[in-house]
Amino acid sequence: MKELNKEEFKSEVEDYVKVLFRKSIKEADDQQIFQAVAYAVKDFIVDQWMATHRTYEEKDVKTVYYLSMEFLMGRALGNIIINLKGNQAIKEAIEELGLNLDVIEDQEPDAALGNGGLGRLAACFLDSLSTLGYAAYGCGIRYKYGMFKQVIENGYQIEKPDDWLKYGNPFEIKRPEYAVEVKFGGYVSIKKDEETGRNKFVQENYQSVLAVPYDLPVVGYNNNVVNTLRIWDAEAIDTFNLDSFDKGDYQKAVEQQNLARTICEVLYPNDNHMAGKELRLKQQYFFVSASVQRAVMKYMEKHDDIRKIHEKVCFQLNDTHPTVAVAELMRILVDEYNIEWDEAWHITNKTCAYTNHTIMSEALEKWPLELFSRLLPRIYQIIEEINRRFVLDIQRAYPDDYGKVERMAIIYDGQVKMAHLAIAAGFSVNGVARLHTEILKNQELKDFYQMMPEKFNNKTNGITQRRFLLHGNPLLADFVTKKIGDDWITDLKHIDELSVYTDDEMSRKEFMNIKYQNKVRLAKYIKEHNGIEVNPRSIFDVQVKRLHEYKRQLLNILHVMYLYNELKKNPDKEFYPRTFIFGAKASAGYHRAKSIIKLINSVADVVNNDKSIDGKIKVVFIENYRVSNAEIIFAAADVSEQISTASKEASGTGNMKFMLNGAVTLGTMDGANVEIVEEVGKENAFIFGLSSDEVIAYEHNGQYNPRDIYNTDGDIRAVLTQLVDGTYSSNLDEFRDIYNSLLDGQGGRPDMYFILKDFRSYAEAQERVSAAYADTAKWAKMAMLNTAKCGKFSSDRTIEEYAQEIWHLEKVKVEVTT
Ligand code: 26Y
Repeated sequence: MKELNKEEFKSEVEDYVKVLFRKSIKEADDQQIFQAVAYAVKDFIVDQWMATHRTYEEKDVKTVYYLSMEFLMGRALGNIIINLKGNQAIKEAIEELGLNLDVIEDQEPDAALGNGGLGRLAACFLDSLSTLGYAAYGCGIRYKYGMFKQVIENGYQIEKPDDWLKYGNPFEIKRPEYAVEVKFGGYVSIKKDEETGRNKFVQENYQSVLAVPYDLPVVGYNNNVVNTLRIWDAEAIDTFNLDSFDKGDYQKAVEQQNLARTICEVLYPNDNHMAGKELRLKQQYFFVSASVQRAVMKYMEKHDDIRKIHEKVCFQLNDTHPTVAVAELMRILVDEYNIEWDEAWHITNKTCAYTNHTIMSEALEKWPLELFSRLLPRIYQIIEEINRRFVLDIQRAYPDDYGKVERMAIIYDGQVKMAHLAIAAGFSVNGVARLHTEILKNQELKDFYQMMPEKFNNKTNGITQRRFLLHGNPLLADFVTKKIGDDWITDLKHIDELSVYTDDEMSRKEFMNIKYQNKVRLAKYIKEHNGIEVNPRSIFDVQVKRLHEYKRQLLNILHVMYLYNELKKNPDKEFYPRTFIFGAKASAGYHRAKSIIKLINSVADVVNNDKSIDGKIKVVFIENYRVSNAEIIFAAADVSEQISTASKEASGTGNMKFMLNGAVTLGTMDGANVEIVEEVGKENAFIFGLSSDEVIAYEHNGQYNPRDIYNTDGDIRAVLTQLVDGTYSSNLDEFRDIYNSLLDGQGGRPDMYFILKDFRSYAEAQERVSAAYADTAKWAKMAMLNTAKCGKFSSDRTIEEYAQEIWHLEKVKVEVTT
């Protein structure tokens, strides 16, 4: 590992401030200092970046291309510094320049090129791929505007554009030499190929854009490996010149320019919800076509037989969003390399693998034929042929069961079903937690599992301990290292060695004192950002994640309303003070989700300002929840709310970040919670609610009636009534829709999220939490055990499994010689 030289680094920062801004360090503002420091850090890693790619070429290693519409990277600077183990040297250098590293890190905008879980998982995976020394590219889109900034005004969410590139991105390198053309629209005609004498399909009268890549470094931990996140931007193909006027192509030139301008403009802020927008399909094909074309070109630079591409290349599809990749690869093989269909199909099968992240039906991608065939005429033809052959396979396997075709065809009911295409075309289909994979095999994708059981496998998600402990919680990281050494940084299994210290009173006290310090840090953040005073001695009970009905933030806030009623009824009741902390963005068009945000803020207003409860309950909604403030929030949590309706949360990854930071899970037996409880022991978590089997049974038999609960449970009835009687809003209709959804559900189906059904069991679990927290020694032990037992949930473990079982990659050692 190359050493970082403090003096060199200092003079680089001074030079950059000078050449970039014509200023001295004293004159430059914080943003300019950040830019200068970032450039100096980039200079330092560029040798490793080059050495990494040289090594990959020399060894001719297999490469995974992680295709994803989303990479929720967060800030880069702090993370790169810790992965370089340059913390001390850079911190000192910066202090000697009279600057403060924390302030500088705070200047960097989050790279928020993602919505939530799926996008953040991609970011953790890149960190692990580099740290483990596997050759990988992340391939995505360079959205001009990332995830919107959330501002709360009068309790309502307002969306503001996230202009993250305003000051430029010091870490990116534009690579115009690798630009490729991507074609949309037009029609397909058949031409005779002069060379082969065969028919050839050619797209004509299309519009095209130039896909231009920008590379971002992904630095491994202390190992010289720097992989690349390649994000594509669209530029107009240069037809807007005098020529096009002459040819009467003026109209088309303008259209192409508009197309280039719009494609990468903005990230769709929908999480787990398909909107069916044409521009979204354009985004998908745009970055997939560019990535696949480049991967094939790169492969062919060093090899002569395209038929063996699967030996060196694997495309991992992050959900169905990049699934057009299978058709794009077929197009390249058949149309450009003149490979016969059957052989092309086998090559494609061996090159593509698909990860499923959700069973929510509204998140399944289905595109109308009309739109699909108009936008991607050649790709559509290819998918039709894939479908024709796949339907024959289904009929051969199940000659007497017409229902199979209906349920499994790729094209059906006027729609292209992307999940069916991904499963038919790839060699691997994986779920993201054991329970989720079982539900896929036995329920959602049962027919596919029956026909192709060998494709199905589980890869339980993980998170990177380097960002979420080493960077986000330095106090706890130092404590762990002091106790057990620093092996946990690259092998989280070692953190189990902390277990023995849970019986040592001094260690427990130290651990809880660190938690307290982190709570003070978060309290300060809340004071600065919300103007709310919170007590760091209270229980910090936290639910941070995207807002979605299935995640049941509503259950949480209804319970707060109930607790508040209880306190009002019995002011002298013993009650351990609690701070309920929420953070969540709602998709801009998701009305009920926005209404739940408003409810949380309205309850906060009433409860926080009621002197009679003596500050025993505080409710805080943290504005603009994102990766950078998440790091501070996880570190400060006592209770981790993971309360999704069982069967609905595929895995969850926030649950793992809380666990790592010593928060105790309060949750349902859903997603990876099941495996968390398995690791830490059910006595060290608070579990409640319906099981996924029970939920699924209710879904089938329709025997759930929330009105029965409303009629028989006075406390629940009181809380519901307060939604519409003016307690929390003078506008009696403000929360009417929420009220109705709880009692009448939607479209004749009772509340699909079983909120009232699980309410009592949740409230009881919350009482157990309070009782446990009151026993300080017991709580400290539980909390510490959560940290100790989280070894399984490192994304390093997950990536090892992908690398060994799906991608078949070999590890690389990189030597820097300069
Ligand atoms: C627009 C539409 C097609 C769509 C957009 C985003 C559909 C889904 C998504 C995002 C899904 C997502 O984030 N899923 C989450 O993936 C995490 C990583 O695997 C899981 O931990 C989490 O349970 C799951 O909800």
